[in-house]
Amino acid sequence: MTDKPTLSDWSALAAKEVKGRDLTWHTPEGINVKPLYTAEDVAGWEPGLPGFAPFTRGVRASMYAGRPWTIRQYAGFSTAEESNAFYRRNLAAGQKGLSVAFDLATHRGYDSDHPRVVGDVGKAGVAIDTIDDMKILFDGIPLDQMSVSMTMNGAVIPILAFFIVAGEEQGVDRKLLDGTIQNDILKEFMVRNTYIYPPEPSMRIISDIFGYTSREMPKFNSISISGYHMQEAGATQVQELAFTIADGAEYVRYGVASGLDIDKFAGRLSFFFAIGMNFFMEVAKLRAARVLWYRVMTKLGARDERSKMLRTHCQTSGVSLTEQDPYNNVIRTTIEAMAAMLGGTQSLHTNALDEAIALPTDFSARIARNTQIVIQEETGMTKVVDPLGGSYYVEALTKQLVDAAQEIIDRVEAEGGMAKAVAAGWPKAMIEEAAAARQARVDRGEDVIVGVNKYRLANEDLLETLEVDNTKVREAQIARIERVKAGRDEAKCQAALDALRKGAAGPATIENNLLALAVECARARATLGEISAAMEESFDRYGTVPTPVKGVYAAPYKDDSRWDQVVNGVKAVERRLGRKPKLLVAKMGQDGHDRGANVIASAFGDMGFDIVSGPLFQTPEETVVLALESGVDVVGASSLAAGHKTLIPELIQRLRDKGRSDVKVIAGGVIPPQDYEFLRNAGVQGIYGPGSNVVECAADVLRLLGHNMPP
Ligand code: SCD
Repeated sequence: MTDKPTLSDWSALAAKEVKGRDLTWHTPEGINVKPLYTAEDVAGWEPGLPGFAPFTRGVRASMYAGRPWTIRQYAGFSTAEESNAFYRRNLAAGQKGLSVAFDLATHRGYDSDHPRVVGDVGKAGVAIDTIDDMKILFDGIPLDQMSVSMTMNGAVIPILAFFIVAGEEQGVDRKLLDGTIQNDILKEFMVRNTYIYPPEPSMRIISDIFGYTSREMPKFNSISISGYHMQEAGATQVQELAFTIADGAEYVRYGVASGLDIDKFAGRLSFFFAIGMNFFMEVAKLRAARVLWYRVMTKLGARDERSKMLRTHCQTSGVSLTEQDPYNNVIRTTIEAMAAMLGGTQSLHTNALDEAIALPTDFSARIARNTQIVIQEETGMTKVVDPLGGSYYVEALTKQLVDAAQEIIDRVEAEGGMAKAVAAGWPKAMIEEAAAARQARVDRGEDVIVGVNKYRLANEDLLETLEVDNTKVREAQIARIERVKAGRDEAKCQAALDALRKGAAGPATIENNLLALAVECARARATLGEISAAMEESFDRYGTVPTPVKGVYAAPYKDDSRWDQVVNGVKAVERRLGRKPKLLVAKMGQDGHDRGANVIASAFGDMGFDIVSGPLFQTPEETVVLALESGVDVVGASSLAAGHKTLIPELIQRLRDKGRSDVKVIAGGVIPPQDYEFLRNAGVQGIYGPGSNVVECAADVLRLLGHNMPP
């Protein structure tokens, strides 16, 4: 008998096979993944059993063997009628829970008749202005039987009030309402940007919701503490994990400071993570999240085990999907869905294959939903609890992620918690640096994206996408707002709004609970815009100007000849103009997705352009004023929420009206190829969809500025 091979025997053999090449994978989160894991890597690590603290292997003892996760597809567009019909079709086809996507006007607390939201109504979600819209949205869907998630953070008070009153008017006691409200404002200030009020009153709103729901709605999850949007904005998994858990700790502290007993509300806090393409890292991330939350909550004084149990929703990654060769997205989403379930999620959304360019059609929504149904019903994967438990790699990675995230959490805590860290701005900067670094790796082909920077198709077939006639939706909404206002008892409505105004101006007491006061407003038929404005009088509206990170995009391009050509091109234009060529990166409408805009601003800045980073939420008129005041040569409009066909043509027209058609307008973001011709006819001189190489975009801009750029 020969001796059993040892680890050093394996090392020697592997080194011989690869001729000494280092096989360590240095991941963007700074974790060094080795090519082999053994029992040595997990010595001393004890994952425990599912259903028991610290819940590494899952929050339920029986997990999916007892009950599979909830298939919960996030959807909403156009009017309440259209979205309701879409929900009903999906439920009939096997979806288990609802998840409402609101349009950006609603998110930002504006009624559909507000002049700032002309391009946004009904576009990236459903338009909700009044309780009547909310009732139509759930028509024929019994709210005591269906769990409903609502992704709302800014206008969370009126939306939750409408939901409660819609239940009431269906005959459902609010004690029976089951669902989740996102209500996570810290990550809005960090990455998602659909805030309305400044941080301090926004945190009061959250405590008020914790207070109200813990007293009145025992089945309702009062928050969905979200890392999803951080990963979408470019965060590494460690950053996503750490900042999300730290956000959770901060909310708990605010809840306790507002006088609540931790165990009265903590059991109804829930989480939300993104699941990207790094399969095992994502599995380990969910396991690590549960361990970290258990630790944090024990430290914060929770006694009930349910308060320390991290229950989560997951969504497959939107940014991992591509406009090019879009059927690859089905494959990506399937892999990500498997990571989510193997990580032990409670609820899951799988993205549709056309996610990178538009809202899902019935066709693409069916494939997305069936991805989950097939995993649940055909594969047998649900029969065993935590089937990857005990994998040396997964357990070791879980431990490494716990340790790496804990370091960041400790830094946040040492600096006084997440609200302070967000105000200081370093988490956002950290995420933006990770985003710029990722973009550079993709543009340089170091991170492969099949069909984009490798194996690209010579010709792409056009996908049929869903188009919302935004003008029609807006007109229908305005007509309904008018009907509701005409039919209400005006004095009663104004009295309810006055009480809310006073409550917002006063201290955060039970009598001044903003949600309770808003429920009265909803009953009296006040609109979402009126309820938001009543609070805005005391709270004010919040705004920021982006500050792009410097040097991160450029770093890997040292000694790159194409980069040098572009940088020299910028210098040549600079010599000709007597100043640097100037680009305004503009965000118009209520679309706060700013990862693309920030990456472009950083990268173009690094190439030598003079950058003006426009504030979020601008009208075309305000953008023209800023462009002309700053004397820019080019306006780059970044659009990710389908407002491009309304807002960009208006911008160009306004430039023409001012006699400044010499200012070039280019567009980037989520723009379906079907719209390219429309935009070109409107005067757009360059269009850069998802998957565009930023260095080549800059080369194009130099051509627009008259520089003879080689191909
Ligand atoms: C579960 N149950 C079990 C069981 N598993 N009972 C016995 N045995 C088992 N094995 C019970 C649970 O205890 C619970 O009952 C009930 O079944 C439902 O299970 P759940 O696990 O609580 O699942 P669910 O109701 O779906 O809730 C999941 C979350 C919830 C807790 C995570 O918060 C949620 O649904 N979140 C969804 C969030 C969301 O959809 N967000 C979309 C974001 P009890 O309740 O009685 O205990 C979209 C977004 O932001 C997109 C990007 C963007 O817009 O920018």
